[in-house]
Amino acid sequence: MASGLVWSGRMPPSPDPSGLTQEILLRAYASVLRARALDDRRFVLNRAGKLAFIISPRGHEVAQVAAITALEPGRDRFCLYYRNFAAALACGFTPEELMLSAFARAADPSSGGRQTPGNFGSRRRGVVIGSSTVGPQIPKAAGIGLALKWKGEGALCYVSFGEGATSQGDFHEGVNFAALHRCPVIFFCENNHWAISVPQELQVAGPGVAERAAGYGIPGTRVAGDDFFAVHAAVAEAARRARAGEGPSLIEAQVYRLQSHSTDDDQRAYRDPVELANEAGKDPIPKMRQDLIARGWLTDEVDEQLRREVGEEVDRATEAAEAAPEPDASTLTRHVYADA
Ligand SMILES: Cc1ncc(C[n+]2csc(CCOP(=O)(O)OP(=O)(O)O)c2C)c(N)n1
Repeated sequence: MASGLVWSGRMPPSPDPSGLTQEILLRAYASVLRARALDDRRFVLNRAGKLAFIISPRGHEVAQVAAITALEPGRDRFCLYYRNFAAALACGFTPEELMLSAFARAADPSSGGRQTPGNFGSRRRGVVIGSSTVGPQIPKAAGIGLALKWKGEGALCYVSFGEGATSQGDFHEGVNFAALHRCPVIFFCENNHWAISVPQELQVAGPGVAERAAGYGIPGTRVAGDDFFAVHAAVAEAARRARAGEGPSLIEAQVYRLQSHSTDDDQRAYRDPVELANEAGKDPIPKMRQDLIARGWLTDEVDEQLRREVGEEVDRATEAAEAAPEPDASTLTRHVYADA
């Protein structure tokens, strides 16, 4: 966010019991806008044949940024999944870094252009790179949580996944282990009700994901993923528990997938057109904007200024990443075989 942003509203912001300040909230809102603007650009570039494949965070942005805003990038560890584009921005990835990844350029900080975009990794930000397989980040987070507990630094591990991933064995193993050993882990499920073309009712037995926490003896909370303050409060409470040695928590944020699964998918082939038309109106960004305005944290002028700045950032990031060199072909097998 531009450092020059100052409050220009007519009424003073109301005090927030969560400790959220105007600066934190505007930074979070800027991350949400940035994720959307970058996603719009990536779509155009994909359709123009310049980007091979993307997975959109559209509909998940507010939940992702609210969750990360309650945590401490640089201190905590983050096992993100492929839809976590907005979460990665909130963890500190820059638009240019994410565009370098989208263009598979050598300077992509996550993998040097080797992984599909959406595999986020940054040692200095504590973001642990994953794989495109659904679920393995969950037991990995439990193990990281155990290590953090042993280190005793008060840091925690945040791991995110979709509801489809909760039907994998990895989910059971990871949550069970973390609960048994009271590991400081936050299990954050972004439930968009679809696992590619499989709806929740054909994938997840029982009423939902949050209820599963009871089987492991840990708290399970369901929150509206378009409610920044509700998601932030749920994650802040899970973080408090984790840092106090009380063990893991499971949070299920209800969101909408406002795009097909990926740019290689067309959800019109398997979804009801009426339902799709309905969901088009469930964009979480106008709600966040309204919530901030209603609480006195944002004005139309600041909103316009932020959108303008974000648009310019996206232009700069796109130009820089497109012009950046591709990986050298001679490095093709690096990290695949032991170097001689
Ligand atoms: C083990 C495994 N099975 C299947 C796939 C193919 N696959 C990729 S994403 C995905 C859907 C996952 O849905 P969900 O966990 O709900 O997350 P969402 O993509 O909806 O955010 C599937 C089945 C995979 N990558 N790995």
